Amino acid sequence: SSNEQTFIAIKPDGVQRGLIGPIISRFESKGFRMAAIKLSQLPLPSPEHLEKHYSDLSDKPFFRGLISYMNSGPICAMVWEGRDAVKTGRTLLGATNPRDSAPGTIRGDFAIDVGRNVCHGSDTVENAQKEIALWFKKDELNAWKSAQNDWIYE
Ligand code: YYY
Ligand code: MG
Repeated sequence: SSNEQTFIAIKPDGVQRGLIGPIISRFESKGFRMAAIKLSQLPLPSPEHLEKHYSDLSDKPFFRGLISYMNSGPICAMVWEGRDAVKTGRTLLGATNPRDSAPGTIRGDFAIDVGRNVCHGSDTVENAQKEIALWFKKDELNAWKSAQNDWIYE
């Protein structure tokens, strides 16, 4: 549906490198609507919160490093909305390892190392809903209709 939501987070390296604006621009100019945004602050993120966010990866050898990297500074957490927002959001991000991400994608254009890949995006609609619930309270989500809606959707 055109109300599908995905969770997008600019990781600490992306925030430190001044990429909040450029990354938001990719989603905005694509035609998606921003439904929520915040810069994390204590108690978010905390190692416990990030371990929940990445709970499916807890067996991986890179898990501890991933948690300490994600906990190394503010994260810009967002919800973006629009038709196929989850799948298209992943396309805008590019492959997990920036070595394999095509030019024109966020990771392809802004990152080199898989452990510093600047941006997170939900991989399924189900995980998007879980991640949105983990990072945002219901009243932080903003339902609005873009004035451009009928110029974006047929
Ligand atoms: O969803 P995505 O972020 O593209 O990849 P995941 O397989 O969920 O891994 C999450 C996160 O972990 C990835 O963005 C970078 C990091 N990571 C890593 O540091 N080394 C790997 N070999 C694989 C993933
Ligand atoms: Mg993932």
